[in-house]
Amino acid sequence: MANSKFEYVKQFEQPDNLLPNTWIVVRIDGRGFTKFANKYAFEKPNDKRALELMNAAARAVMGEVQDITVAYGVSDEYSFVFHKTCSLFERRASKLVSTIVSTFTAYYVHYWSTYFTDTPLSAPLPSFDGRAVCYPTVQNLRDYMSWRQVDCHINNLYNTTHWALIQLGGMDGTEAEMTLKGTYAADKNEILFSKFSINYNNEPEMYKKGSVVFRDYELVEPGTHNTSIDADHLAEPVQQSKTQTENDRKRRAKARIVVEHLDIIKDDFWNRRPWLLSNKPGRVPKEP
Ligand SMILES: Nc1nc2c(ncn2[C@@H]2O[C@H](COP(=O)(O)OP(=O)(O)OP(=O)(O)O)[C@@H](O)[C@H]2O)c(=O)[nH]1
Ligand SMILES: [Mg+2]
Repeated sequence: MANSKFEYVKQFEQPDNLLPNTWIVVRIDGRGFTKFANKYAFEKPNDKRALELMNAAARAVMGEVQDITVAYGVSDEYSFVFHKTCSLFERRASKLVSTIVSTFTAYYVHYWSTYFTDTPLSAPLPSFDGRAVCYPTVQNLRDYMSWRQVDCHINNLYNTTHWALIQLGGMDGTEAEMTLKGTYAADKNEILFSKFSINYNNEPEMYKKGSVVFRDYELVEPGTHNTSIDADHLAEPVQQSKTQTENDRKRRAKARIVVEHLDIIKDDFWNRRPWLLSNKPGRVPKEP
């Protein structure tokens, strides 16, 4: 083996492995999307096209990266959850994050014209940053997901009321801000209802709950599985035959990847979909 005198530079490459046996969340976030949204005149507070474009890109990412078990998106951000037993890329943070960010960005640009049919993209092009965080237990992971969904609710209720005061109530930004200063959720609901006859409950689910992306198998009866306890007890990838691993891979590849707007804070979502935490593909529903 002929070593060149330059080879010593390899030593500068430092490991950046993420802790084994933990849930990895890669969260990507649109860079400067306040400006970007203005440039393309996104509707305020929610632009259906922009959100559906984010969802399409997230769905495509999940189609390409099988180790992602579930993803959750709101506004210009998306969180991708890697199962705790995944050994993808030896769990190197930079490889994981760069793969997700570049795949997501590529699809965002690719699908742009499908959702913004008469506004071509021009430089500066959309870009995303990303980070990876490890969560040791199912409870930590679920709390992370709940945190994002609560954030979605708080921001959406605020933004919906703020923009109603402006668009329907004729206020300027400062007046709307002053009106909402110190108000609670109940006050905002009341403003929407009494001033504008808007029942917040009837707002689109995608705006109120955000979007959750996962592989669709047959739902199970709640109470028949104890997946979160089983998942916490799992110390390393389940040992199984090559054939079984290959079967799982095929079943996963066959499953439809769906985007829904569900409550991911309550147990029900997780209990009825044990495959999200077990990483064991469920039964593929028969075509209707
Ligand atoms: N009008 C409109 N704006 C949106 C929509 N979704 C996201 N945005 C914009 O995207 C921003 C996302 O917030 P941030 O990520 O904190 O802001 P940012 O400008 O992207 O800043 P950095 O992420 O720090 O680069 C919001 O403040 C909105 O301005 C939408 O559906 N409609
Ligand atoms: Mg952003």
